[in-house]
Order: sequence, then structure tokens, then C-alpha cells
Amino acid sequence: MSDTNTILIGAPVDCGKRGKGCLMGPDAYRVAGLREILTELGRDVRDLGNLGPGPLPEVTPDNDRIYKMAETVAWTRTLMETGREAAKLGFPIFMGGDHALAMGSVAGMIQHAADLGRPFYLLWLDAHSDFHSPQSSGSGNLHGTPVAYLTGREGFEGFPVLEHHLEPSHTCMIGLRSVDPAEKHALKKSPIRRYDMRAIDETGIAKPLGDFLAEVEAANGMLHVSLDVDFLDPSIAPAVGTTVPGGATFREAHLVMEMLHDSGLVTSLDLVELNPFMDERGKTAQLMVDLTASLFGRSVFDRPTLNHSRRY
Ligand code: B3U
Ligand code: MN
Ligand code: MN
Repeated sequence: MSDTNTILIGAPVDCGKRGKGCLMGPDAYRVAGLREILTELGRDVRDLGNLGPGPLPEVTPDNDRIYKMAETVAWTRTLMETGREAAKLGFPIFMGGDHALAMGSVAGMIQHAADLGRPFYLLWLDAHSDFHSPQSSGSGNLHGTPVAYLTGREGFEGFPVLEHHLEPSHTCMIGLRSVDPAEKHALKKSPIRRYDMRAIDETGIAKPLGDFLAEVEAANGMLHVSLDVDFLDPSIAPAVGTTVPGGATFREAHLVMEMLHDSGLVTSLDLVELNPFMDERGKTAQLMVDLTASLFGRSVFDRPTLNHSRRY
């Protein structure tokens, strides 16, 4: 396998919440030129097209607020299997789709890292912690639950049983500014690293990210990045159902991606929650594509030091 192989996986998952539109996400990334930009950056790109959820299982949610559980279970299985296979061929990019897709994409990457005997780490760039169990979720929207599922919290009966779970201490959330009381309570008891916008204001965004990257590097870990559009400030990224004011700026977001590139540690990526129906002349889709370009090495000047994680 060449180490420039990049696999685009269209995951038009739209069942993780009530508002519709994320199913158009993968095509918006194509229209915004994701493949072309990656090719210019020297990647060998293969687009697997848009997947479907596959056959829906018979499941009964034990909380009747839970929305579209069968479809989410089916997507989880499909994305876990496809992702695990794709990771053998190159760097998978999951073009969402809402954040429920991370139940499958991240699960697949966890199993892949385990196949290679390497530790797995997750960077969650999001306004939300997505740490609800199906029981604690007030909305019943499963896009608010993937981190709980992946770390093995209780309450996910009927979902694919994971051979390996995400280590909570290998998880870092940056950008938090909308965390429900039940999530806050559960997070308090968890070693998940979490940085809200206040932390970013106090130290700058490079500090928490640099600390986390240093840890991933020391462990020779594989790093999956899950980028939710609402990590970004709504003024620059309006195309998302759950806008929360006070998000990452254009410059903070690019710096994150540039540092991730320089670290050389990232092995897979989710682009989630883009709702093209709410966009303004494609500007959010374009920004997500430009951020991906920064992650793959687009920069104004080359930097002499290759390892940002050592510099912070
Ligand atoms: N925590 C809320 C809101 C939410 C979570 N993720 C998004 N919104 N995008 C919930 O519904 O679980
Ligand atoms: Mn999210
Ligand atoms: Mn979010």
C-alpha cells in the first residue's frame, strides 16, 4: 500500500437527529472539490461513492424517545465494516452525514488499530460532547451519543457489540460549549480530556492540542479526527442544524489542522454535520474542504520543524 492512498467514503447518514439535510453532505464535498484538492496535494484518491445503511435490523429501543434506532444500527454496522477494510488500503475520510456516523467510522478504526496492535486515540472537535447514553438523552437524537457508545457506556443494547472499546483517557474533546447536565455528570467521572472555549481563550488552542499530540506520539498511537461543523463559529460555518455561538475561528481551525498535519499522526477523518440545505453559497462546504487541505499539508510556507507536538 502506498502511504498516499486516500479513500473517500460517502456516508449520507441523516437519521441521527430530526432535521433533514446532512444526506447531501458527501455530494457537497465533491462539488467543493475535495478530491481535486487532495490530488493536488499529492494524494492518490479513490472515492467509494455513497454507501447505504444496508438491511435494517428488528430492534426495540428501551427509551421511546429514541429516533430511528434501527437505521442507526444498520449504518453503524456498515460503516464499521467498510471503514475497517478501507483502512487497510489507505487513509479513510468519512464524508458525512450527521455525527451518528461516528459510531461506525470510529468503531471500524478502533478494530483496525487493534488488528495492527497499535493504541488508538480520538480527537473530537465539536461544540457538543456527544456523550449521552440512549437513556440520558433528552432529545432521543443518536448523533448525541457516539462517544458514550464507543467508550462502552451502558445502554446500547441492540447496537453492534464492540470487540474493543475506545479508552476514555485516549479521547480529547476540543471546542465544547454545549454540554447537557447528564453529559456533564458522566464526563466528571471520566478521564476523557475536555477543553471548553474558555480553556481555548485562556491558553490558545495550540496548547491543549499540542499536549494531546505529544501523548499520542509517545504511545505510537493511531489518531482519528472527528470534525463536527459546529466546532466552527456559525459566522464562518452556518450550514449546520445546531449552531452554537462562540466557536472556533477561521484561524484557530486552520491552526488545528496544520498542527495535525505536522504531527504526522492522523490516520483517519470524519467530516460531519454539514447540512448543505442551510449553507450560504457553499461557504461551509468550502471551508470544510479547505480545512481538510490544511490537514493534508496545504500551507503558505513550509515549516522547518516537523513536529509541532514537541513545540508546545
Ligand atoms: N446534547 C444535545 C444536543 C446535541 C448534541 N449533538 C448535537 N446536538 N449536534 C442532544 O440532543 O443530545
Ligand atoms: Mn457532534
Ligand atoms: Mn456538535
